[in-house]
Amino acid sequence: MTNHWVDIKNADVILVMGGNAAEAHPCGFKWVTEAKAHRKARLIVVDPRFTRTASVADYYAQIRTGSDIVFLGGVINYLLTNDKIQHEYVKNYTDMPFIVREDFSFTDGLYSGYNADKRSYDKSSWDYERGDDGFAKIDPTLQNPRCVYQLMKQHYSRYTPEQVEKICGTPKEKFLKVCEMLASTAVPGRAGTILYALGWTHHSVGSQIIRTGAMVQLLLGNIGIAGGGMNALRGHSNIQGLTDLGLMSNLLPGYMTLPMEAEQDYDAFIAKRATQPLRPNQLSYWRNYRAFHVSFMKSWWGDNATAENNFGYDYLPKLDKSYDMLQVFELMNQGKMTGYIAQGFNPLAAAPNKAKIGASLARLKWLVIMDPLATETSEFWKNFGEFNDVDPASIQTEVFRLPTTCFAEERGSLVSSSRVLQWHWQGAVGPGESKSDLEIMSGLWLRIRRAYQEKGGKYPDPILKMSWPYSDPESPTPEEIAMEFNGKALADVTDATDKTKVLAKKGEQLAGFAQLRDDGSTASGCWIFCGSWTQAGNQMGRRDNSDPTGIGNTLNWAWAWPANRRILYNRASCDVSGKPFDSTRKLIAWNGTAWTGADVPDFKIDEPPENGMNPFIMNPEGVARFFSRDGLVEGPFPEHYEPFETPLGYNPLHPENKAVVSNPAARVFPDDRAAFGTHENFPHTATTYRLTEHFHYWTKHARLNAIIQPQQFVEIGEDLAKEVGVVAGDRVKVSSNRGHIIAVALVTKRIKPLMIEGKKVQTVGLPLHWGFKGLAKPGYLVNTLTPSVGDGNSQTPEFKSFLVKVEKA
Ligand SMILES: Nc1nc2c(c(=O)[nH]1)N[C@H]1C(S)=C(S)[C@@H](COP(=O)(O)OP(=O)(O)OC[C@H]3O[C@@H](n4cnc5c(=O)[nH]c(N)nc54)[C@H](O)[C@@H]3O)O[C@H]1N2
Ligand SMILES: Nc1nc2c(c(=O)[nH]1)N[C@H]1C(S)=C(S)[C@@H](COP(=O)(O)OP(=O)(O)OC[C@H]3O[C@@H](n4cnc5c(=O)[nH]c(N)nc54)[C@H](O)[C@@H]3O)O[C@H]1N2
Ligand SMILES: [Mo]
Repeated sequence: MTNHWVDIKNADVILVMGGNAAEAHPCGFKWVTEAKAHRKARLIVVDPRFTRTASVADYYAQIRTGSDIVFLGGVINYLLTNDKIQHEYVKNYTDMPFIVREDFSFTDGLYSGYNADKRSYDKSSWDYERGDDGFAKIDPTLQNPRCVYQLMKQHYSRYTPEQVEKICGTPKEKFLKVCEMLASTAVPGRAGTILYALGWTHHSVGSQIIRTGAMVQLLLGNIGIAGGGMNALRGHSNIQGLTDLGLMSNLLPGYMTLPMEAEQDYDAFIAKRATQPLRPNQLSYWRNYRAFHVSFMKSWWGDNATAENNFGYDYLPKLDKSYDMLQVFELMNQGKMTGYIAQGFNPLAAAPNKAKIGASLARLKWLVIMDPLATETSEFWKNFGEFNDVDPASIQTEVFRLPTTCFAEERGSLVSSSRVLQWHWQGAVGPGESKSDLEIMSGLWLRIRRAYQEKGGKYPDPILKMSWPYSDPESPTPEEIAMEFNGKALADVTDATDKTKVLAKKGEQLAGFAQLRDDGSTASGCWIFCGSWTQAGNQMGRRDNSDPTGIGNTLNWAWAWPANRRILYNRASCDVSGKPFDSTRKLIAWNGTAWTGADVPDFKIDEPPENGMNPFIMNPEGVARFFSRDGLVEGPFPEHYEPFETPLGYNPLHPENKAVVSNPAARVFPDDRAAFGTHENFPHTATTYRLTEHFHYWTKHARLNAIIQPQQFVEIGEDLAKEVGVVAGDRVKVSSNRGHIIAVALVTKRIKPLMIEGKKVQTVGLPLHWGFKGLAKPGYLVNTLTPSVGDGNSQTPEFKSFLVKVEKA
């Protein structure tokens, strides 16, 4: 979230789109209720189904799955043509005046630089023109036909209300009503927030849908203000912590990236990431990359990380490609992997195309499962009749189950969607032989190191040189790990300009990431967490909920990254002179000598507004981008592409161009492409989702949850039920090109057929919680049906839009 849960209460308009917060985030949703009760906030829900969130909304609009870019592109078009934008904000704080290179173009669904064989772009033309001073050129009058404003206006002029109706199935009047409500927040005195989750991410264009939402918020001046923001409601209790700590295959802690194979030279690796300002007086905070990165390597390799060996840069793996979940199962399926550790992960249930996952697991020599429960994955080799119809005799994979404790049986920190790191204490002792993940992982690591010590190996240095400074090496404490993530001074750290001023003495915990140095004198396992455990102690354990301004920031409750800032880009809540746009929702203000207020400012507290430093300090331009110059793989402006399994078979925006039916820059493995179905054979559009009563595939192991939501069902609208001849309670067979499931039909008024390009499209709703293990009635894994293709940037699977056929069973 750019903002945080409590801040939702400050919104005047709340758009829930691509999520179902009342169902999946019921505790956080109370802040929507607060906003409605105390501010008369208006809640808008845009979803293919009339959801629990929709049931308490002021306005609901139905949309076809996978068509959100058309809807949001339509909103952009509406805001631009009706001049419903926050002028002062966009002119000063976004890239609207920036001039784009001559050789950038967009023709029939493709941007300049496309290579059809590689299915990827050469992005060099997606950039600003540069002046002789090296800075990006701008036209503050916004008249230049190649400025971002003009290009964007032209791009979205095709996204008319008529097109929205034809492609999304949302009636024009409903769409325009949503536009009007959102547009009401373009004035400085009103704030609007967007809450989203998987209804946006689980698409082959998921990242671009989110970008389009962010563009709407920028036009309205809704980023960086109280009650505004782009708010990703995250999933597992610590999934925010997972990405913060770089547990994606291409990431390092603090959103740094692993080097690619070609990046053998450390200085070049840093130079590429430590971007220099593109406009005068801008901060471009990533220019400190070397300090963050060196400190990170010092934390991993300690005294073995020296200036002479580039602090251990050679020890870091260099990637030949991304090793996301889809890639890993593809490699496994090709027999290129022999072993796999699934820690708190149930891929047979959770990953797309179950048949492929099962076949891949069967090609392994060994599989380790670290989990408190007996998951489907740990018994993928066993026959469970129609639910897992395999022949155990043909599967040779050796499976090891290592029982773990779960979060309530441990102490440590969790990071919420709000970026708040909150310490929690152990509530119970784990049963039986269970051990904590920390203890199991440490045990594995020590034994791997011993094997390298005793038997050698190809390149043992990264393992043998790693520092392991814990009091009990077999079981480091959560406190030790947390202190390591924060980081400490390895020598006295002095002020950058006044070297006589000591900021942190050797051995002390650091106070914040501004103290990190690139000379090896500091260590920090995760630079954005620096400040969470200082000399003053564990900041995450703080429990003072005082809120002097009433805005809800509670700066002394736990600790938020970065720097305990609760609302990112909060400088944008003030005009150029430092005066808040909205005096009733003040976050910070310039008082003549300093930035003060209810939040931690985005930059130095005494940085005067006259210096012209802009709010978006991580971008080298200092402003937010409508034109994503080095961002996403599909292009700098989001464009609609159909889901890989499309009910139409063509892209209505480019009906003649077969190359752009679906995302032209998405990676598709040949066997996965062969497994796609077509609308001729599978006429219905399906989507998968959650229910409050269950958490994924684990609460079906808990008796109370199994009682309140005992049996698998499929939601279909009354119209479709009539079409296929079933009534509520009948069993239906739902098939895709990858398999079928059979479940009870729940016939509902909450899903209606949509008219798309003159054709009736039915939506089928598939709750995802069932499987063949646990106490609930056994059911089919819903991912039997889903296709294996991911978002072009994140590789998050397209779970939310694919084709099926519904029949009476
Ligand atoms: N009770 C409970 N809570 C949970 C979880 C759980 O399993 N149980 N899981 C947690 C996890 S890990 C996560 S990631 C979050 C997920 O939180 P959410 O994303 O809110 O959950 P979902 O139910 O998967 O999907 C949300 C909505 O997206 C809609 N949708 C589908 N396709 C589209 C589309 O193309 N456009 C639009 N606009 N909407 C679409 C669906 O109809 C559904 O209502 O929930 C978390 N909270
Ligand atoms: N079709 C479809 N598929 C989906 C989705 C969808 O919307 N549609 N949603 C996707 C999303 S957003 C998610 S997050 C995934 C979820 O996919 P998974 O994460 O694989 O699903 P969970 O059932 O949450 O599995 C987590 C496991 O962690 C175990 N566990 C709990 N606490 C601990 C612990 O402290 N240590 C260890 N080692 N294990 C622990 C639980 O017992 C459980 O078995 O599913 C994805 N799959
Ligand atoms: Mo999730």
